[in-house]
Amino acid sequence: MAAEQIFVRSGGMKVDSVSRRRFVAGSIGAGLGLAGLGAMELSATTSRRKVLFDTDIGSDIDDAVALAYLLRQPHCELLGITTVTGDSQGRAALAASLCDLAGVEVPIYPGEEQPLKIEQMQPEAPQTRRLEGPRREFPENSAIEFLADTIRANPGEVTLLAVGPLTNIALLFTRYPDVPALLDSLVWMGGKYSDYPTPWGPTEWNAIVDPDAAYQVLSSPEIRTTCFGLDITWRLSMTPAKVAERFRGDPLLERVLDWSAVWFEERELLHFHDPLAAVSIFDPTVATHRRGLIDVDLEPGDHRGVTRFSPIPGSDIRVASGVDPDAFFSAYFSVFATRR
Ligand SMILES: [Ca+2]
Repeated sequence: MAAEQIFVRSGGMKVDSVSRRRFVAGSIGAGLGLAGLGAMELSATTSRRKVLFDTDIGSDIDDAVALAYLLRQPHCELLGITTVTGDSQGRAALAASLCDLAGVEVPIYPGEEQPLKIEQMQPEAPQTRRLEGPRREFPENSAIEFLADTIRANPGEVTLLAVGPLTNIALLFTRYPDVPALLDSLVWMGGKYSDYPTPWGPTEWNAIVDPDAAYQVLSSPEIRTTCFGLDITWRLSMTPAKVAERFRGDPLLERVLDWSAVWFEERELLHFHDPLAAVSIFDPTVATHRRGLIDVDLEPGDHRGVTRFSPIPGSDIRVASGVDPDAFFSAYFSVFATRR
């Protein structure tokens, strides 16, 4: 999610008017999906999960909230971070700031800045204003190769956690078609899959910033995919006063608290969109899910990027259908030494 979503208006769209429906062909009925997802749902209570984190950190504050969690989660082996959308170097610097503070060496690669086909809607990373001192330079034009190399080196073990527009992931799957089948799973915060009221009608930022990427990625039938839509993540919010209270006591959260000042210049709440996707990898019980197919509208206009969900038993694609806020916040803060 990002601040710019406020400029997107849905204006009473009707699903029936979507003229170019593109149904995603999940591997319906493949026994592999059910068996595999069952293994995934076992969680990583006894071992470390290998995670690649693809993020647009620097716009909405929730990416940093999610990264702080990953860095503190003892069952997370963070193999690398790639950034996406405008100022990918600045976003990499933000990610590095948290990693350095945590004392964790994580490869960080700035990724694609431009959406696949449409104009850039997220050119800047406002939270970079809070960075101090000289910035490290990060390798250019190698994020996609880094992702491919890392997934190939860990076949069947990597959870690819994407919490921004799916540009990097679409390019990864297109450029290296062997890679999707080598993933353990893909987890994405993006889209909207029910009529739960949110301020922008059926739209969600990560999907509309690069709808062609969302379509391509969600069309990959061989991937076990879990999507956390805005209709679920919107239910997890915190006021600035509560954030100031809960984010004290851990250096990582205190740095995120500092950056959140930029976010709260324009917003009244912090929503835990991306953190829900991150926490669910390690504590799947915080959310419930439905299996089915995802339809991404690619027609130019107000509907472009709108996602729709059709329930299909046995599909490898799941969308979150409910969340337990108390369980989520308990799981999220459990990894920090925060003051209550
Ligand atoms: Ca994000």
